[in-house]
Amino acid sequence: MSDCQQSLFLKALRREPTSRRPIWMMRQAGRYLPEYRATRARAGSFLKLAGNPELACEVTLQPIERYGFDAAILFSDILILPHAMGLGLGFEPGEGPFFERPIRSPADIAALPVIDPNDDTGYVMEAVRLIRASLPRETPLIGFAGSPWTVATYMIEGRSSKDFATAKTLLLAEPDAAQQLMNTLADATADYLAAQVEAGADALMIFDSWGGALSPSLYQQFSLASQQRIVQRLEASCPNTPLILFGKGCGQHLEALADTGCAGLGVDWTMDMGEARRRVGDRVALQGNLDPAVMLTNPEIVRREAKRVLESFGKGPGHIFNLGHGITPGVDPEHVAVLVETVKSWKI
Ligand code: 1CP
Repeated sequence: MSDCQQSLFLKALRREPTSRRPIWMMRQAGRYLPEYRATRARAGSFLKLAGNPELACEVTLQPIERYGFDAAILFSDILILPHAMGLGLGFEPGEGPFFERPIRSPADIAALPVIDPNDDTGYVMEAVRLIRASLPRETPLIGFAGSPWTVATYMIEGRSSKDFATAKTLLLAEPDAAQQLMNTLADATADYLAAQVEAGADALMIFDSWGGALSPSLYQQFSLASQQRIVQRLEASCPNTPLILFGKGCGQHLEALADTGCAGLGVDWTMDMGEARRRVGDRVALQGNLDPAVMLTNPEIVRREAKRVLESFGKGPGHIFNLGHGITPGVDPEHVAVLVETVKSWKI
Protein backbone atom coordinates (compact mmCIF):
# COMPACT_ATOMS: atom_id res chain seq x y z
CA MET A 1 0.00 0.00 0.00
CA SER A 2 1.20 3.47 -0.76
CA ASP A 3 1.42 6.03 1.96
CA CYS A 4 0.92 9.25 0.13
CA GLN A 5 -2.25 10.72 1.65
CA GLN A 6 -0.13 13.53 3.12
CA SER A 7 1.58 14.25 -0.20
CA LEU A 8 1.39 17.84 -1.50
CA PHE A 9 -0.58 16.66 -4.54
CA LEU A 10 -3.34 14.83 -2.63
CA LYS A 11 -3.51 17.55 0.03
CA ALA A 12 -3.90 20.22 -2.66
CA LEU A 13 -6.63 18.12 -4.30
CA ARG A 14 -8.45 18.12 -0.95
CA ARG A 15 -7.81 21.90 -0.81
CA GLU A 16 -5.79 21.53 2.40
CA PRO A 17 -2.90 23.96 3.05
CA THR A 18 0.51 22.82 1.77
CA SER A 19 4.07 24.08 2.40
CA ARG A 20 4.44 24.82 -1.35
CA ARG A 21 2.50 24.19 -4.57
CA PRO A 22 2.74 20.72 -6.03
CA ILE A 23 3.71 20.33 -9.69
CA TRP A 24 3.52 17.65 -12.34
CA MET A 25 3.17 17.93 -16.13
CA MET A 26 0.76 16.38 -18.60
CA ARG A 27 2.77 14.09 -20.94
CA GLN A 28 5.71 14.32 -18.52
CA ALA A 29 6.92 10.92 -19.75
CA GLY A 30 7.34 11.64 -23.43
CA ARG A 31 9.42 12.42 -26.44
CA TYR A 32 11.12 15.59 -25.10
CA LEU A 33 13.09 13.27 -22.75
CA PRO A 34 16.13 11.47 -24.26
CA GLU A 35 15.71 8.58 -21.80
CA TYR A 36 12.09 8.13 -23.00
CA ARG A 37 13.23 8.03 -26.63
CA ALA A 38 15.85 5.42 -25.70
CA THR A 39 13.33 3.14 -23.94
CA ARG A 40 10.82 3.60 -26.76
CA ALA A 41 13.51 2.60 -29.29
CA ARG A 42 14.22 -0.54 -27.23
CA ALA A 43 10.49 -1.36 -27.17
CA GLY A 44 10.25 -0.89 -30.94
CA SER A 45 7.03 1.16 -31.01
CA PHE A 46 4.72 3.19 -28.80
CA LEU A 47 2.20 0.33 -28.64
CA LYS A 48 4.84 -2.19 -27.61
CA LEU A 49 6.04 0.25 -24.95
CA ALA A 50 2.54 0.81 -23.56
CA GLY A 51 1.88 -2.95 -23.74
CA ASN A 52 4.95 -3.92 -21.73
CA PRO A 53 4.41 -3.36 -17.96
CA GLU A 54 8.15 -3.30 -17.11
CA LEU A 55 8.95 -0.72 -19.81
CA ALA A 56 5.79 1.31 -19.08
CA CYS A 57 6.93 1.39 -15.45
CA GLU A 58 10.42 2.47 -16.47
CA VAL A 59 9.22 5.47 -18.51
CA THR A 60 6.64 6.49 -15.88
CA LEU A 61 9.47 6.81 -13.35
CA GLN A 62 11.90 8.69 -15.63
CA PRO A 63 10.48 12.21 -15.10
CA ILE A 64 10.05 11.54 -11.37
CA GLU A 65 13.71 10.61 -11.06
CA ARG A 66 14.94 13.48 -13.24
CA TYR A 67 12.81 16.32 -11.85
CA GLY A 68 11.18 15.18 -8.60
CA PHE A 69 7.62 15.84 -9.79
CA ASP A 70 4.98 15.62 -7.06
CA ALA A 71 2.88 13.00 -8.87
CA ALA A 72 3.47 10.27 -11.43
CA ILE A 73 1.01 9.42 -14.22
CA LEU A 74 0.58 5.92 -15.56
CA PHE A 75 2.24 5.53 -18.95
CA SER A 76 -0.54 4.38 -21.24
CA ASP A 77 -2.99 5.99 -23.65
CA ILE A 78 -6.66 6.95 -23.79
CA LEU A 79 -7.03 4.74 -26.90
CA ILE A 80 -6.12 1.51 -25.06
CA LEU A 81 -9.75 1.08 -23.94
CA PRO A 82 -11.30 1.11 -27.46
CA HIS A 83 -8.36 -1.05 -28.56
CA ALA A 84 -9.46 -3.59 -25.92
CA MET A 85 -13.01 -3.33 -27.33
CA GLY A 86 -11.65 -4.73 -30.59
CA LEU A 87 -11.19 -1.65 -32.81
CA GLY A 88 -7.56 -2.46 -33.63
CA LEU A 89 -5.31 0.47 -32.65
CA GLY A 90 -2.31 1.27 -34.81
CA PHE A 91 0.15 4.15 -35.14
CA GLU A 92 1.40 5.47 -38.45
CA PRO A 93 4.91 6.93 -38.13
CA GLY A 94 4.54 10.69 -37.80
CA GLU A 95 0.79 10.50 -38.44
CA GLY A 96 -0.63 9.58 -35.07
CA PRO A 97 -3.14 6.91 -34.05
CA PHE A 98 -5.69 5.09 -36.24
CA PHE A 99 -8.23 2.30 -35.81
CA GLU A 100 -8.42 -0.60 -38.25
CA ARG A 101 -12.13 -1.15 -37.51
CA PRO A 102 -13.75 2.22 -36.72
CA ILE A 103 -17.43 2.47 -35.82
CA ARG A 104 -19.49 2.93 -38.98
CA SER A 105 -23.12 2.38 -37.92
CA PRO A 106 -25.52 2.11 -34.97
CA ALA A 107 -25.16 -1.67 -35.38
CA ASP A 108 -21.41 -1.36 -34.68
CA ILE A 109 -22.25 0.54 -31.48
CA ALA A 110 -24.74 -2.09 -30.34
CA ALA A 111 -22.14 -4.80 -30.99
CA LEU A 112 -19.40 -3.26 -28.79
CA PRO A 113 -18.36 -5.83 -26.18
CA VAL A 114 -18.37 -5.31 -22.43
CA ILE A 115 -14.74 -5.63 -21.43
CA ASP A 116 -13.25 -7.03 -18.24
CA PRO A 117 -10.52 -4.53 -17.33
CA ASN A 118 -8.44 -7.07 -15.39
CA ASP A 119 -8.55 -9.48 -18.27
CA ASP A 120 -8.72 -7.45 -21.50
CA THR A 121 -6.42 -4.68 -20.20
CA GLY A 122 -4.52 -6.83 -17.70
CA TYR A 123 -1.19 -5.40 -18.88
CA VAL A 124 -2.33 -1.91 -17.84
CA MET A 125 -3.25 -3.14 -14.35
CA GLU A 126 0.08 -4.96 -14.13
CA ALA A 127 1.87 -1.71 -15.06
CA VAL A 128 -0.06 0.12 -12.31
CA ARG A 129 0.96 -2.51 -9.73
CA LEU A 130 4.61 -2.37 -10.81
CA ILE A 131 4.72 1.44 -10.84
CA ARG A 132 3.08 1.68 -7.42
CA ALA A 133 5.61 -0.79 -6.01
CA SER A 134 8.56 1.06 -7.61
CA LEU A 135 7.60 4.69 -6.89
CA PRO A 136 8.71 6.44 -3.70
CA ARG A 137 5.95 5.74 -1.15
CA GLU A 138 5.16 9.43 -0.77
CA THR A 139 4.65 10.02 -4.53
CA PRO A 140 1.04 9.54 -5.68
CA LEU A 141 0.22 7.70 -8.89
CA ILE A 142 -2.47 9.07 -11.22
CA GLY A 143 -4.51 6.61 -13.28
CA PHE A 144 -6.41 7.95 -16.28
CA ALA A 145 -8.74 7.44 -19.22
CA GLY A 146 -10.22 9.57 -22.00
CA SER A 147 -13.70 11.07 -21.76
CA PRO A 148 -16.38 9.16 -23.68
CA TRP A 149 -16.73 11.97 -26.24
CA THR A 150 -12.99 12.35 -26.83
CA VAL A 151 -12.47 8.59 -27.17
CA ALA A 152 -15.55 8.36 -29.42
CA THR A 153 -14.07 10.90 -31.84
CA TYR A 154 -11.23 8.46 -32.61
CA MET A 155 -13.58 5.45 -32.70
CA ILE A 156 -15.88 7.16 -35.22
CA GLU A 157 -13.40 9.15 -37.32
CA GLY A 158 -10.91 6.27 -37.22
CA ARG A 159 -8.07 8.72 -36.56
CA SER A 160 -7.22 12.23 -35.37
CA SER A 161 -9.51 14.85 -36.81
CA LYS A 162 -9.59 18.62 -37.17
CA ASP A 163 -13.32 19.21 -37.52
CA PHE A 164 -14.87 15.96 -36.15
CA ALA A 165 -17.38 16.05 -39.02
CA THR A 166 -18.32 12.34 -38.89
CA ALA A 167 -18.48 12.21 -35.10
CA LYS A 168 -20.64 15.35 -34.87
CA THR A 169 -22.91 14.03 -37.60
CA LEU A 170 -23.57 10.96 -35.44
CA LEU A 171 -24.44 13.12 -32.39
CA LEU A 172 -26.79 15.31 -34.44
CA ALA A 173 -28.41 12.79 -36.78
CA GLU A 174 -28.39 9.59 -34.67
CA PRO A 175 -28.78 10.89 -31.10
CA ASP A 176 -30.06 7.58 -29.73
CA ALA A 177 -27.13 5.60 -31.09
CA ALA A 178 -24.74 8.35 -29.93
CA GLN A 179 -26.30 8.20 -26.47
CA GLN A 180 -25.85 4.45 -26.40
CA LEU A 181 -22.18 4.87 -27.37
CA MET A 182 -21.62 7.46 -24.59
CA ASN A 183 -23.28 5.20 -22.01
CA THR A 184 -21.29 2.15 -23.11
CA LEU A 185 -18.05 4.13 -22.97
CA ALA A 186 -18.90 5.79 -19.64
CA ASP A 187 -19.61 2.45 -17.98
CA ALA A 188 -16.52 0.80 -19.49
CA THR A 189 -14.39 3.80 -18.45
CA ALA A 190 -15.70 3.76 -14.86
CA ASP A 191 -14.90 0.03 -14.58
CA TYR A 192 -11.48 0.55 -16.18
CA LEU A 193 -10.64 3.39 -13.75
CA ALA A 194 -11.91 1.44 -10.74
CA ALA A 195 -9.63 -1.45 -11.74
CA GLN A 196 -6.69 0.99 -11.86
CA VAL A 197 -7.53 2.08 -8.31
CA GLU A 198 -7.71 -1.53 -7.19
CA ALA A 199 -4.27 -2.06 -8.77
CA GLY A 200 -2.80 0.91 -6.86
CA ALA A 201 -3.70 4.26 -8.48
CA ASP A 202 -4.04 7.00 -5.83
CA ALA A 203 -5.95 9.54 -7.95
CA LEU A 204 -7.71 9.52 -11.33
CA MET A 205 -7.96 11.88 -14.27
CA ILE A 206 -10.22 12.05 -17.30
CA PHE A 207 -8.94 13.79 -20.45
CA ASP A 208 -11.65 15.49 -22.50
CA SER A 209 -9.21 16.85 -25.05
CA TRP A 210 -11.87 17.58 -27.67
CA GLY A 211 -14.77 18.74 -25.46
CA GLY A 212 -14.10 22.29 -26.64
CA ALA A 213 -15.03 21.35 -30.20
CA LEU A 214 -18.72 20.87 -29.29
CA SER A 215 -21.52 23.43 -29.26
CA PRO A 216 -22.76 24.11 -25.70
CA SER A 217 -25.86 21.97 -26.17
CA LEU A 218 -24.00 18.98 -27.64
CA TYR A 219 -21.36 19.39 -24.94
CA GLN A 220 -23.95 19.17 -22.17
CA GLN A 221 -25.91 16.34 -23.72
CA PHE A 222 -22.96 14.13 -24.61
CA SER A 223 -19.62 15.09 -23.07
CA LEU A 224 -20.69 16.56 -19.73
CA ALA A 225 -23.46 14.02 -19.12
CA SER A 226 -21.19 11.06 -19.80
CA GLN A 227 -18.49 12.45 -17.50
CA GLN A 228 -21.17 12.97 -14.85
CA ARG A 229 -22.14 9.33 -15.22
CA ILE A 230 -18.52 8.27 -14.62
CA VAL A 231 -18.23 10.51 -11.52
CA GLN A 232 -21.36 8.92 -10.08
CA ARG A 233 -20.18 5.39 -10.71
CA LEU A 234 -16.75 6.12 -9.23
CA GLU A 235 -18.35 7.71 -6.15
CA ALA A 236 -19.92 4.29 -5.55
CA SER A 237 -16.92 2.08 -6.46
CA CYS A 238 -13.97 4.22 -5.20
CA PRO A 239 -15.38 6.91 -2.90
CA ASN A 240 -11.95 7.79 -1.46
CA THR A 241 -10.08 8.32 -4.71
CA PRO A 242 -10.08 11.90 -6.00
CA LEU A 243 -10.92 12.51 -9.65
CA ILE A 244 -9.69 15.37 -11.86
CA LEU A 245 -11.62 16.34 -15.00
CA PHE A 246 -9.57 18.05 -17.70
CA GLY A 247 -11.39 19.59 -20.64
CA LYS A 248 -9.44 21.41 -23.32
CA GLY A 249 -11.29 24.49 -24.54
CA CYS A 250 -13.97 23.94 -21.88
CA GLY A 251 -13.46 27.14 -19.87
CA GLN A 252 -17.08 28.18 -20.40
CA HIS A 253 -18.21 24.92 -18.75
CA LEU A 254 -16.11 25.18 -15.56
CA GLU A 255 -19.06 25.70 -13.20
CA ALA A 256 -20.95 22.77 -14.71
CA LEU A 257 -17.85 20.58 -14.43
CA ALA A 258 -17.37 21.61 -10.78
CA ASP A 259 -21.00 20.65 -10.13
CA THR A 260 -20.34 17.04 -11.19
CA GLY A 261 -18.82 16.37 -7.77
CA CYS A 262 -15.26 15.77 -9.00
CA ALA A 263 -12.34 16.74 -6.72
CA GLY A 264 -10.39 18.84 -9.20
CA LEU A 265 -10.55 20.54 -12.59
CA GLY A 266 -7.78 20.79 -15.14
CA VAL A 267 -7.73 24.25 -16.72
CA ASP A 268 -6.20 24.94 -20.14
CA TRP A 269 -4.09 28.04 -20.85
CA THR A 270 -6.83 30.02 -22.58
CA MET A 271 -8.39 30.96 -19.24
CA ASP A 272 -6.90 33.11 -16.49
CA MET A 273 -6.32 30.95 -13.37
CA GLY A 274 -7.58 33.66 -11.02
CA GLU A 275 -10.79 33.95 -13.00
CA ALA A 276 -11.23 30.17 -13.01
CA ARG A 277 -10.82 30.22 -9.23
CA ARG A 278 -13.34 33.02 -8.76
CA ARG A 279 -15.85 31.10 -10.85
CA VAL A 280 -15.63 27.73 -9.10
CA GLY A 281 -14.93 29.12 -5.62
CA ASP A 282 -13.79 26.51 -3.14
CA ARG A 283 -15.81 23.66 -4.62
CA VAL A 284 -12.86 22.03 -6.39
CA ALA A 285 -9.07 22.17 -6.63
CA LEU A 286 -7.62 23.61 -9.86
CA GLN A 287 -4.80 22.18 -11.94
CA GLY A 288 -2.90 24.07 -14.62
CA ASN A 289 -2.39 26.12 -16.67
CA LEU A 290 0.88 27.31 -18.25
CA ASP A 291 0.69 27.51 -22.05
CA PRO A 292 2.85 24.58 -23.30
CA ALA A 293 4.30 26.94 -25.94
CA VAL A 294 6.10 28.80 -23.11
CA MET A 295 8.26 25.69 -22.61
CA LEU A 296 9.74 26.18 -26.10
CA THR A 297 11.15 29.67 -25.35
CA ASN A 298 13.97 30.23 -22.83
CA PRO A 299 14.55 29.98 -19.05
CA GLU A 300 13.81 33.66 -18.43
CA ILE A 301 10.41 33.49 -20.14
CA VAL A 302 9.61 30.14 -18.46
CA ARG A 303 10.23 31.75 -15.03
CA ARG A 304 8.25 34.89 -15.89
CA GLU A 305 5.21 33.04 -17.26
CA ALA A 306 5.21 30.43 -14.47
CA LYS A 307 5.13 33.24 -11.90
CA ARG A 308 2.24 34.81 -13.77
CA VAL A 309 0.21 31.59 -13.30
CA LEU A 310 1.22 31.25 -9.62
CA GLU A 311 0.25 34.87 -8.92
CA SER A 312 -2.94 34.62 -10.88
CA PHE A 313 -4.20 31.75 -8.71
CA GLY A 314 -3.25 33.83 -5.66
CA LYS A 315 -2.85 32.80 -2.04
CA GLY A 316 -4.52 29.87 -0.37
CA PRO A 317 -4.79 26.14 -0.97
CA GLY A 318 -6.11 24.17 -3.89
CA HIS A 319 -3.67 24.78 -6.76
CA ILE A 320 -1.72 22.02 -8.51
CA PHE A 321 0.70 23.54 -10.99
CA ASN A 322 0.66 21.96 -14.45
CA LEU A 323 0.73 22.95 -18.10
CA GLY A 324 -2.55 23.82 -19.79
CA HIS A 325 -2.05 20.80 -22.09
CA GLY A 326 0.66 18.21 -22.75
CA ILE A 327 4.31 19.13 -23.14
CA THR A 328 5.42 19.07 -26.79
CA PRO A 329 8.28 16.92 -28.16
CA GLY A 330 10.65 19.79 -29.06
CA VAL A 331 11.06 21.17 -25.52
CA ASP A 332 14.58 21.48 -24.04
CA PRO A 333 14.59 19.26 -20.89
CA GLU A 334 16.54 22.04 -19.13
CA HIS A 335 13.48 24.32 -19.41
CA VAL A 336 11.46 21.77 -17.44
CA ALA A 337 14.10 21.84 -14.68
CA VAL A 338 13.74 25.64 -14.59
CA LEU A 339 9.95 25.36 -14.35
CA VAL A 340 10.09 22.84 -11.49
CA GLU A 341 12.62 24.98 -9.62
CA THR A 342 10.47 28.11 -10.06
CA VAL A 343 7.30 26.45 -8.77
CA LYS A 344 9.01 24.62 -5.90
CA SER A 345 10.70 27.78 -4.61
CA TRP A 346 7.54 29.92 -4.83
CA LYS A 347 6.35 31.02 -1.44
CA ILE A 348 2.78 29.79 -1.21
O1 1CP B 1 6.15 7.95 -28.38
C1 1CP B 1 5.27 8.30 -29.22
O2 1CP B 1 5.52 8.55 -30.40
C2 1CP B 1 3.85 8.33 -28.83
C3 1CP B 1 3.35 9.62 -28.35
C4 1CP B 1 2.34 9.30 -27.28
C5 1CP B 1 2.57 9.33 -25.88
C6 1CP B 1 3.84 9.74 -25.17
C7 1CP B 1 1.03 8.82 -27.48
C8 1CP B 1 0.34 8.56 -28.76
N1 1CP B 1 0.45 8.60 -26.25
C9 1CP B 1 1.35 8.90 -25.24
C10 1CP B 1 1.15 8.71 -23.80
C11 1CP B 1 -0.03 9.34 -23.18
N2 1CP B 1 -1.17 9.73 -23.83
C12 1CP B 1 -0.19 9.59 -21.79
C13 1CP B 1 0.74 9.16 -20.67
C14 1CP B 1 2.04 9.87 -20.62
C15 1CP B 1 2.15 11.08 -19.74
O3 1CP B 1 1.21 11.87 -19.61
O4 1CP B 1 3.22 11.24 -19.18
C16 1CP B 1 -1.44 10.23 -21.64
C17 1CP B 1 -2.04 10.77 -20.36
C18 1CP B 1 -2.04 10.29 -22.93
C19 1CP B 1 -3.39 10.80 -23.17
C20 1CP B 1 -3.85 11.04 -24.55
N3 1CP B 1 -3.63 10.29 -25.69
C21 1CP B 1 -4.75 12.06 -24.92
C22 1CP B 1 -5.35 13.03 -23.92
C23 1CP B 1 -4.40 14.08 -23.50
C24 1CP B 1 -4.03 15.08 -24.57
O5 1CP B 1 -2.83 15.19 -24.84
O6 1CP B 1 -4.94 15.74 -25.08
C25 1CP B 1 -5.02 11.97 -26.28
C26 1CP B 1 -5.92 12.87 -27.11
C27 1CP B 1 -4.32 10.83 -26.77
C28 1CP B 1 -4.35 10.27 -28.15
C29 1CP B 1 -2.98 10.17 -28.68
N4 1CP B 1 -2.10 9.17 -28.38
C30 1CP B 1 -0.88 9.40 -28.96
C31 1CP B 1 -0.98 10.62 -29.69
C32 1CP B 1 0.12 11.24 -30.50
C33 1CP B 1 -2.30 11.10 -29.47
C34 1CP B 1 -2.87 12.42 -29.97
C35 1CP B 1 -3.38 12.30 -31.34
C36 1CP B 1 -4.15 13.56 -31.74
O7 1CP B 1 -3.61 14.67 -31.59
O8 1CP B 1 -5.28 13.42 -32.20
